[in-house]
Amino acid sequence: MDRLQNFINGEYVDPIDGKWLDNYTPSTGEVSGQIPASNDKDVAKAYDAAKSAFESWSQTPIETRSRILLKLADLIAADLDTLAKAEALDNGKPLALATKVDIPRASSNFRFFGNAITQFASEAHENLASDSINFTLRQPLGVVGCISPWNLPLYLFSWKIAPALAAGNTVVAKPSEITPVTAAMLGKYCNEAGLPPGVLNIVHGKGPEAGQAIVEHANIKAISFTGGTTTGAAIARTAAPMFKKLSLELGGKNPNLIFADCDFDKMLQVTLKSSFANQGQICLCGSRIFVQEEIYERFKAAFIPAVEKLKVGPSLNSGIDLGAVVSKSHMEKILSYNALAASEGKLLTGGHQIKLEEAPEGYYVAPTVIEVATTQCRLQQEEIFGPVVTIMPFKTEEEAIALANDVPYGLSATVWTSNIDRSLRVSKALEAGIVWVNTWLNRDLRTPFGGVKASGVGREGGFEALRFFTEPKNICIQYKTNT
Ligand code: TXE
Repeated sequence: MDRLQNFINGEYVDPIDGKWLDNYTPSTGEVSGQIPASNDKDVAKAYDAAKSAFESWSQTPIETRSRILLKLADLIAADLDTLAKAEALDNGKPLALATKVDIPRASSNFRFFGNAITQFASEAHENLASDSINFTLRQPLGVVGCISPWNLPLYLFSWKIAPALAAGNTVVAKPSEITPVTAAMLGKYCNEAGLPPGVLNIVHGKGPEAGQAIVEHANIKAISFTGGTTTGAAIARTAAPMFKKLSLELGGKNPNLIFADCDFDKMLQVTLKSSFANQGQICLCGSRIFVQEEIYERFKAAFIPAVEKLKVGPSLNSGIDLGAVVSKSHMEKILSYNALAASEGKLLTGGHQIKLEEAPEGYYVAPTVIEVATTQCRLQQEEIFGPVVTIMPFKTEEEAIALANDVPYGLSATVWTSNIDRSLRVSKALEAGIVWVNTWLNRDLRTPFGGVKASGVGREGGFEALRFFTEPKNICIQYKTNT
């Protein structure tokens, strides 16, 4: 059986206690191999390697760091087919999606931050009243921890690691134990790109063991985490009294506000994607759809048949729109929410598991639409994170805003309207870190990324990420004047 290994100090190594976890292929439900069930001893070893590498890496000229990250981006891009296949099989997503989105984005993350660090400037403030000049050094933090989830495995893993490394930190990183494969492959590319040993260390294992050991480590200075809100709260409870810097990108329950004056055809096509891309397992998916009452029936009449045409199948099949969801327990969680349709709303389509003849044990869920009459129900309040959307009509702009904001989360929102005044009014009023108007998942890596309310604390992206991974130190020098 294939066994993945930890990547510590530039070498692939077994977990110290010799314990392993099974890794499953969602498309078939079969065990594909094993991964290290690492614990605090492995994290301590990874930390030691990162600590030893820090002095040299933090003093490495920016041009050299940049060159290594750009090379890493090239190596990932060059192995697109291998990586995309590995990602699709490990996560259950369609190969076409991994090929078009996940792996190209992982490569872009390294390219973007490899370039961004060469443009990252710090500030100076001259104070004429006291004849002094302040300038702010932006120094790397030291050894930092990056913990990522299973929905966009290499994409989100690299989104954290790239700015951390670019800024001169060394890293102990843990991918999700549910989708470890592409992160495990990354070590090889790091060595090939010339990243010095110990600069990036990758430890596999369960959250409460390996993840918790990273968060609890007394000398790991910052934690960048993406995952569930409950896990984020647990991490904050551990890390806050240790005064660690924290960036928490958590769940979402994003509203999709569709006004009667929108471009209907474009809206429909994008709403299918924002509802069901990656089996609805993107924190930015628009899982709560609100439609203005004038076009509510028209929307239903067009949306439901389009949803029913979506093809669900194994990752490597061509022509599929949705693959398998990530795990058996996640599938069961999604189906338990679908069962709420009977008491909380009306099931318009889907709601069930799909048993494929060619893969009867795979984790397939039919794309599901549930009509609801209130936001005060579990289907509208809790993150399901699967191919499930609710739909509900609204009358006025004010009502749309109130419905959209009536939720604990605040990650992103989508607004469909051709009225520019409305687009600005509504965008300003929405409680969300990201608003898309007449588009969805339209990302520019320079922009701040993150949520409000239960969707997290802090911002990633662009210089925000480089600011997070550096400590500002102000130096004030007083000069003598001739007068
Ligand atoms: O996430 P977890 P899970 C949501 C989604 C999903 C739910 C649970 O609703 O159903 O979260 O998914 C590590 N200390 N999102 O269970 O548990 C864990 O090993 C340190 C939203 O996969 O939050 C993994 O590497 N680390 C989402 C990472 O945290 C810990 C993406 C995420 O796992 C830990 C994924 C601990 N105590 C799920 N416990 C998004 N918003 O992007 C776990 N981990």
